[in-house]
Amino acid sequence: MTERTDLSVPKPLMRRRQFLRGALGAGGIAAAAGLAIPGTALGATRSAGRQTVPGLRLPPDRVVAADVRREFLHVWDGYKKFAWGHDQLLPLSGSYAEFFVPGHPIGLSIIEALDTLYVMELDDELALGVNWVKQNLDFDIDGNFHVFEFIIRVVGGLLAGYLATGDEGLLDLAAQSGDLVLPAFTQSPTGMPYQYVNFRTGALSGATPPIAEIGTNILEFGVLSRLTGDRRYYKAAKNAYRAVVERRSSLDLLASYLNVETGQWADSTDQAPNPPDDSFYEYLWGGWAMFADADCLAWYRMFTTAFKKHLIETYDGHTWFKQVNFETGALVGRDQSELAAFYGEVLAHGGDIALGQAYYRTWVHVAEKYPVLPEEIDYTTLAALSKGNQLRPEYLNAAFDLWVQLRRDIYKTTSYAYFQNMKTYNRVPNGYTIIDDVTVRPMVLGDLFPAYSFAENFKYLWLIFSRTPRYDYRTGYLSTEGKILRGLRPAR
Ligand code: DMJ
Repeated sequence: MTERTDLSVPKPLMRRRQFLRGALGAGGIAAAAGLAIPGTALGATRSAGRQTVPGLRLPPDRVVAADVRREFLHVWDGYKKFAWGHDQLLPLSGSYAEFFVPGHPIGLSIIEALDTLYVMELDDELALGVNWVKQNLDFDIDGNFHVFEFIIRVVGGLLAGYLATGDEGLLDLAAQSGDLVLPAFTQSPTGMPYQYVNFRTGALSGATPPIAEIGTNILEFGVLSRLTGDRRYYKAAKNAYRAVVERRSSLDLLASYLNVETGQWADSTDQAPNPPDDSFYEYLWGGWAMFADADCLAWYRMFTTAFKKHLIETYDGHTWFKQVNFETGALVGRDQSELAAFYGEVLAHGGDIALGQAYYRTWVHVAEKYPVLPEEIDYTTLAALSKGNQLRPEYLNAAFDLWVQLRRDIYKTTSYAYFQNMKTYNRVPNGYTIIDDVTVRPMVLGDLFPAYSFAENFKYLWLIFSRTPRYDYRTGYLSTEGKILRGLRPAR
């Protein structure tokens, strides 16, 4: 670990911790403990942009915010009625499905929603959720848990719940959760994590994860280390990162899948910032922004330089990331996943503001053709290669972060337009649902409200339009799953 890494809670805060918890809740501690964000563009320029979506009248912020909260409650009520305590709501059939292990619910939607409920000031619902988690969460399950998904959703969700409420029970559960997945890292010969852990037996499996799964844990593990004083989590995350970076090609590019036992690449294509690479790069910036980790910053800069040289291109007037062979730079494909849409905000955080704005505009262009974004397109034709829509948050994620950084109207108007289309196409009587085919009319509906939408879609919209006093827009930092890991402020 680099000397500059900062996992500490500032000393005066340590001394005042007990008092503050009682008086303010830990949200106050979280806000106060937030370090200045080194080298970021977060000091928002307040220049008012004039770009808007043609033909769209943006109602006053408070009107949009009230509508966002109403729509969140529409689906939350559906979850409470048909799926309470289960992982995910099936709104069409009025039923539920589990996410990690069939037949073994862990109330995933509740865990994902905790800090959203807090910032939306839905305190009775939050109390209901916290009570459910503390009384029912039980990980003694004979089943394989997906390590990456567990870290970003459950460890991150419990940490954000703790930061929102100051409830020590949630921090204890977060630490227990971290301990369950830590062996995936520490028992791997390379330090890169296995994909699955059986929580009852401890058996590890899945030896060839993609790099996003290997690298997307430094924020959750770093905050866990910071709050518990136990540095093992951060150390494991950092070792895994280093093991991947050491395997870069002479072009400073990475392929997508690594064997964690042999250390060998299992493929040869750099697909950044598309899956399955995406948040590997997002968390390099996060390691710097949250913990002042200079290695993470250097690695982020190195890969961004390589992206500009080998991946990023202008095609038909828009900015895209092509897929290339990581050793030769030869073209492999020109597909773009909707999951890559968040990346404009990462580029802007890293100082490439014009590039970040351009990549966001690319997705506004796609959204002009598809009011509900398909999962994947061929960017030479804009044809949908994968026609479903999984109610994903990436477009709104980029809009939120760019709005915080740049305060331009375009991020509000495009978010509002996106929200209106969600209401038109994804809304059903018991909530919101995924779509199986967005290219036909009427669109073909699927039957699922993904738990991440409780953590992300409505939260980004709410934070843009509500200006809630419960979030510090200057120091706040969200994980890839939309968990607020810094910047929660105490309830007034
Ligand atoms: C979420 O779990 C997170 O946003 C993750 O980073 C990517 N996939 C989903 C949403 O699409």
